[in-house]
Amino acid sequence: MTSVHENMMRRALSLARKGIGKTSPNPAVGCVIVREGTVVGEGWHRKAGTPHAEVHALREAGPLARGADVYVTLEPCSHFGRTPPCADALVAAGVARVFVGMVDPNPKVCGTGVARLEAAGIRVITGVLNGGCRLINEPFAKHVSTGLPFLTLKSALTLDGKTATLSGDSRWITNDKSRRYVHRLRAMVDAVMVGAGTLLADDPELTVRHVKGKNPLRIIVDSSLRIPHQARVLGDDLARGTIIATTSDDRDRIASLETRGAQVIRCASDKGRVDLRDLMERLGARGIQSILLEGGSELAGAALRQGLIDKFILFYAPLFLGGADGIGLFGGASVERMERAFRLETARVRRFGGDIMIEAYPEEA
Ligand code: AOF
Ligand code: ZN
Repeated sequence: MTSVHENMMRRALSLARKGIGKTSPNPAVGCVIVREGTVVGEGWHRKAGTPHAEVHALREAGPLARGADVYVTLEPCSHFGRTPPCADALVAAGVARVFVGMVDPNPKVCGTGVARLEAAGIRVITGVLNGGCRLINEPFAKHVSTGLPFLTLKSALTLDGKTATLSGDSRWITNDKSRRYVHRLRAMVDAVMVGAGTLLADDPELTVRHVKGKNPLRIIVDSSLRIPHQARVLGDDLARGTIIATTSDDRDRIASLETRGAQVIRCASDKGRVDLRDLMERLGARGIQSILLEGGSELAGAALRQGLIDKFILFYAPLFLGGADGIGLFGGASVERMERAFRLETARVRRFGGDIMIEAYPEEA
């Protein structure tokens, strides 16, 4: 049985979802104000630096907010950031109860919003639809508490675990339903990332095409600046949103990439390769909250072994390559013993036609 409160929180969650991919580095938040069973105000956060979800909902409710119930997917804030505290606005409006989906992982808030409301005599009920509320703000939670972006590895594989044939052919493994969903995933993240090998092999655009949505930034990990000038990601429309991470200090190459409009980030070197941890710190510091890692295998293997991957979204298509060769999900050396394997927790399994999508997280140590 789902309660009235869960239904209202569900409505707040669907409002919050409208903001996914647009609010970074801030969270996606939804808010519903209910008086005697009727929704009198609704709001969602649209963009960092603009009014919070609660403010939009309070404006819509006006004087009807007095004595009303508020459903908000994230704990109301208590601090002066770019906007004044929502907890104070809720107190001033005279609301009766506040239902909260999740406590704000932002160290500047983290429970103080709830405390402020309670101190003013407002009843606060936390944890309503907690799982759903946390799911939409996984990237925010990671970034606001560690400064690092939330990294999701996405891959398309054959049932025998290959991402390409020996010759590098990978078009296409999965069906068009799966591929359309990948474009939706791209629209939800701040950036898509690939290694130089994948760029040279596939010359991808890394844009959102099969669905409506904004294009993410494109990050190319290219230690020795192998990217060719005619690469699609350096085209007139795309170069401005392309970031090239390198250890190279070839000033002429860097200057010519910058002239095209691309940004070049020089990173620390890890045995001649871009130090991925250093890169993640630099990207997080630029406010990049979420990244979809789309390959190739060398980059995915290095990120896995360094413990940088937060989530896996794997699409398995019903076909085999049928031999021992071909390219696997991860490059580099595997663990030697089963007890050292990278264990996962499966969160969700979904079908796209004949393809199977698995969402998983690294198992907590
Ligand atoms: C949002 N939108 O709907 C809620 C947020 O700099 P400020 O003032 O916008 O504050 C941002 C922080 O406020 C954010 O990190 C989060 O902790 C809290 N709540 N933020 O952008 C919202 N409710
Ligand atoms: Zn707020």
